[in-house]
Amino acid sequence: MGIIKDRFKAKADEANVEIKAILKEHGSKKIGEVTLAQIYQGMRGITGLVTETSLLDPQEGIRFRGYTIPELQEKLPKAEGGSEPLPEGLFYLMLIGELPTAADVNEVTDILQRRSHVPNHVFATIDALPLSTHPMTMFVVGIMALQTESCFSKQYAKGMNKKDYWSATFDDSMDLIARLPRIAAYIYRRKYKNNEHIHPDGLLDWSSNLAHMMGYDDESFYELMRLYMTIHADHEGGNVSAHTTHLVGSALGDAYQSFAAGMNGLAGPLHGLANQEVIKWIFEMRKELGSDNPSKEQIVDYVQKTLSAGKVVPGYGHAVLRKTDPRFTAQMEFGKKHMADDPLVQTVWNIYEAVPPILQSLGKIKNPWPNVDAHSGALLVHYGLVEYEFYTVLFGVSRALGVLASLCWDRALGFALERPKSVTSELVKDWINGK
Ligand code: NMX
Ligand code: MLT
Repeated sequence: MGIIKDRFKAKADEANVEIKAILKEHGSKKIGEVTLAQIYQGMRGITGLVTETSLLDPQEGIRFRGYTIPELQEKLPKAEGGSEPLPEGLFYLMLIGELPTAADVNEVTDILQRRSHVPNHVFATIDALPLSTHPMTMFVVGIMALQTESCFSKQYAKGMNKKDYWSATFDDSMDLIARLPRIAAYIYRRKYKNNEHIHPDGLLDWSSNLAHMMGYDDESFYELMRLYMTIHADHEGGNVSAHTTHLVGSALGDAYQSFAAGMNGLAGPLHGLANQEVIKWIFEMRKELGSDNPSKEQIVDYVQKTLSAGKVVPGYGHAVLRKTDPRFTAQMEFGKKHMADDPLVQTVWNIYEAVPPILQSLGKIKNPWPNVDAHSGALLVHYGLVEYEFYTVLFGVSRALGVLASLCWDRALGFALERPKSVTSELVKDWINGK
């Protein structure tokens, strides 16, 4: 791990000098104003965080360290014979800030292989939960059981010097990312495959090893996992899972505590759980209509029914994006290449034609276009992965790459405890009345 860790430290040292100089000279520069509506409505549009790993443009979508998804698909190293990027390369890019070579990516894969051992008590803890437990709950419980291994917590208890926080956080982050595929696959096989487990394969990359341990040994599924793990990894710092990980980390929670908190955020239906909700919604529509291939007219009627029942159309809308999510488009391209005739995938594409005009016509929805979750489930179903309650766990494994790379940066840059000010409505009324 030495070389990558040393490179990270060198980059962080440079950034520290630069940021100190920026703050010294421009620390009082105003970067925005806050309205009352914003503090009552989810702080939309308030810039309040620094996250180095990625930046979201409302029109164009996500850029990871300046690179769009199509650019990453072109520039990041691939597995032998593959055409999708290896997410280990994206992790390197987010951590170091430079595109990796194939050798750099191999090094990350090797590190993750070497550090992937999961102690038995983690499996025993997951086993203690009833089989009916939601996979995201099992995932969070598994991560917390693994917290016994935290270098940061052990070293902090011994009186670690502030200067070493970044190093222990870096070690914890690597360990946790390395171990997540084993935990995720264990949950999947326990809940859905008769508790029959599959050993990791020490020769596979991080994503295909996850696929292998889940029981999906197909080169095109490996490719899907590489794409999936790449596009779900990060979405700048304000989304619920990234922000929660950062917030808990700001109190010097270790990587396990911070990431588990973030995963509880991801488990909400307006955030990562939307990927299960989309497939559940389509399955229910198909059942109600008695058709595996509903027409656009039938879809329109079903969307109206969903809205009349006071429910959201899952997979549509976004707090920041104002156009089709490029992560949706990347998955659509994958679908066209690997499964263009699949009726479920075609239904997702028909929904894409039917839904935006309806949402637009309501006049209140700021973004009528699909987000990442509108497409992901249909691709998984194509390969037989129909257990949709598990989908958010896959999102979570991927999200670890971005939020833990960010946590390393938080510690390396010595970011402060996050503690914004809140007010009561009584005080707001006093402000309005000029008191
Ligand atoms: N279906 C129905 N109504 C919607 C939708 C939708 N897909 N999206 C927004 N609205 C409603 C929203 O509930 C709100 O209604 P009200 O004023 O009655 O409270 C109104 O439109 C204005 O909301 P926006 O300002 O457009 O959206 P906001 O930034 O508040 O919320 C989401 C963003 C993503 C929470 C929202 O679009 C949504 O609930 N989408 C469906 C769930 C989903 O796909 N979430 C996944 C997001 C991506 N991810 O992976 O995290
Ligand atoms: C994400 O990937 O985190 C979601 O698109 C939600 C967000 O960005 O707010």
